[in-house]
Amino acid sequence: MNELDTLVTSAQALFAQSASPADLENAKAQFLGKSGRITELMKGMAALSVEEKKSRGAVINVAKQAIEAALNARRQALADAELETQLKAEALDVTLPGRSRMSGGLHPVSLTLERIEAIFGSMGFDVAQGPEIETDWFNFTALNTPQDHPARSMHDTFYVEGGSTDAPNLLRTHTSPMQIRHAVQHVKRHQSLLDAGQRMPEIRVIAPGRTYRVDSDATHSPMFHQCEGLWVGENVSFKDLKVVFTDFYRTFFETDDLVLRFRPSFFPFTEPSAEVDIQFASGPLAGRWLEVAGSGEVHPNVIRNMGLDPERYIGFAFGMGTDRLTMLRYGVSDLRLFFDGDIRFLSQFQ
Ligand code: 2NL
Repeated sequence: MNELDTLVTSAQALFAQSASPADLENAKAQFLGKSGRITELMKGMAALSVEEKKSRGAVINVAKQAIEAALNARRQALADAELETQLKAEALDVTLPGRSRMSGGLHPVSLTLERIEAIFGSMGFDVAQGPEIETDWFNFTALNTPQDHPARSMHDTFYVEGGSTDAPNLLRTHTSPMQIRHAVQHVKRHQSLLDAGQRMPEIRVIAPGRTYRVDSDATHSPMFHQCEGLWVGENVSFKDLKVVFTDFYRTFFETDDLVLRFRPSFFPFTEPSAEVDIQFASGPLAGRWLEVAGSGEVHPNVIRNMGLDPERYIGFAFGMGTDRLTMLRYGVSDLRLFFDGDIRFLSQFQ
């Protein structure tokens, strides 16, 4: 092997050992740099004759080109390896499903309450909302519920701190107290009309919201939802209740194939009282009577507790369980599904 072949071989070996582009550029300098081996050989030709320069130059050039070729090949190999490493590190599985953003929505019971508010709103009812912790007065006494009534027992009502020993505060067992609060405010606002013997605008209000009772099984939750309604004026009768209810349930269930039935009942706050059943003419529930609400003409004592004269003012009130109504509307069979918070169930209502 001649001197130049050895030079090329050692350049190839050094390039092959260079593990990074920086190493490689250092190795290159030893051969092709300003004072590299090839450059030195070129300089060494100065003393040669023209003929010798030609032949010697050609041989050096062949070696130089071989070294340059080896350099470029190694440069390319290092760049390829670097790219390969980078691609591996940044590998993307384009077959993975995209990440979707979960969008929130209203709870099915809230959807029902909004629907109820819209329907009664179209009939001129206000919506009253207020405290879930109530006083004994607004929850029971104002509603003509006697001291020894079973609803007042600790087996039925959640009592909380506050109030007096014989009349502790409680979690409201119905939303009626909010209607009393609304009625009292309404009467206060129009007291001067009443004092002047003039006609007061009617009280027309619904009270939707959370209510609490000591009760828990497949069809009862200790927290449940209700919507109460109240319409008080000078001539508001059971007939008006029937019209309002018929209109409400037909609109709510989007069918005219629905009839109502009033069954005599008893509530301390109404007299007379009735339970309301509905029956569909078609569909999965056709022919069955479904109990949907309690109702009645507001008891004179309750009218008095609103600050009104029961000889002049009369009206109807009702209470409906809106969780049951939501179950009927969407065909849900277990009440507890509403309160378990399972996203697979809840997302079906969006
Ligand atoms: C039921 C029974 C009812 C009422 C609620 C009421 C409210 C006021 C005055 C008089 Cl401010 N009454 N509410 C009346 C009758 C029945 O609910 O079974 N609810 C699910």
